[in-house]
Amino acid sequence: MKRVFSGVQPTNNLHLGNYLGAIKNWVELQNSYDAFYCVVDLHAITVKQDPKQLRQNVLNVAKTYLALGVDPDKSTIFVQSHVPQHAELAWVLNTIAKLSELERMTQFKDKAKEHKENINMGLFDYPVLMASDILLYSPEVVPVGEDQKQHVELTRDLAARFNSLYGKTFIEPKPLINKEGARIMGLDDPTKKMSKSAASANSYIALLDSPEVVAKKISRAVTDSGTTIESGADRPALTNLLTIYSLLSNQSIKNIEKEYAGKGYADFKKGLAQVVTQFISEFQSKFNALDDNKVKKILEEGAAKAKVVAEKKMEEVKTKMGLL
Ligand code: ATP
Ligand code: LTN
Repeated sequence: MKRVFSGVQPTNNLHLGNYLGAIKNWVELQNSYDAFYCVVDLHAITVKQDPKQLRQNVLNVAKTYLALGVDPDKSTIFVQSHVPQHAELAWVLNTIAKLSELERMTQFKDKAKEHKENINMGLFDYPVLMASDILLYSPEVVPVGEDQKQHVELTRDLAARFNSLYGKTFIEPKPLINKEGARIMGLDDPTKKMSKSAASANSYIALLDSPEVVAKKISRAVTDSGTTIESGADRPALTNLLTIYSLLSNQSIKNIEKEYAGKGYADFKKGLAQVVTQFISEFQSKFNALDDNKVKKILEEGAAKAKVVAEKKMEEVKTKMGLL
């Protein structure tokens, strides 16, 4: 059976962008692939984290996967730091990754600007750890949002380089990126992607926001000049809101535009708030019904399954490289 691998950082509660850009695909892929979905805590610590909050975030991200429909009977759900081979392979791949290619990574450049006081080695090496996550499991596809495309391409390059140096060991995975929803933009600034660690919480709709907060954030969302409810290259704010509406309600943008023809922003935002609130309420009732101890058990079992695959691949890597 073909494999799929992906992960999300436990840096905060997840938002609509994480769902529409990535996790929505995970849920579909688990039906036809051997799926591995990881909570990448070692990536999260490349920016400063409060230990107590991080512990809670790891559990919350796992619960979010489950409440969004990732099924532990179909998918292996686990925490990155529970499988030490991720960090071990990262060291090995560091010896073939080039400084010049890591310097080109746009996420590093952005995060280095954002965290001037903490530009640590881990932040720079982040893409090599991500390549290790992926290559340990030999997946064919890696479902991610647009912003991660460059990292998956680097992963492919590192796989090919290792194979040519030491013989065929890794398969080159393909990024799987949606046509719609691969880059949900911030509500307060449609030129920046919706992000968990945005300076203002008004940028994102967290899946754990209350209906009141959702309505407030949508009513405050930036709109374009003009008054009509229409998408277009020159209307980034409306296009973003229409994309969210369309993906959550399973209607085409054209249909929604027709529905709101002759109506104004206030009506549209009210409709959008309803669509989002309905989705989020269903999610939250599933999330709240999850028992923490049961989730921890799922993560333990997931790590045990992941270890079997990761240990085998790491052994192969060591043998190929001449490590005794
Ligand atoms: P942070 O702000 O802490 O860097 P993030 O919000 O960018 O976090 P990640 O954990 O880095 O989220 O991403 C998890 C997954 O969600 C990745 O596949 C990523 O590409 C996707 N993703 C993140 N933001 C968006 C977005 N705005 N639109 C679509 N997909 C997104
Ligand atoms: N860098 C990713 C998170 C991530 C990931 C992975 C995604 C870490 N390891 C492996 C897919 C596969 C991000 O979303 N910022």
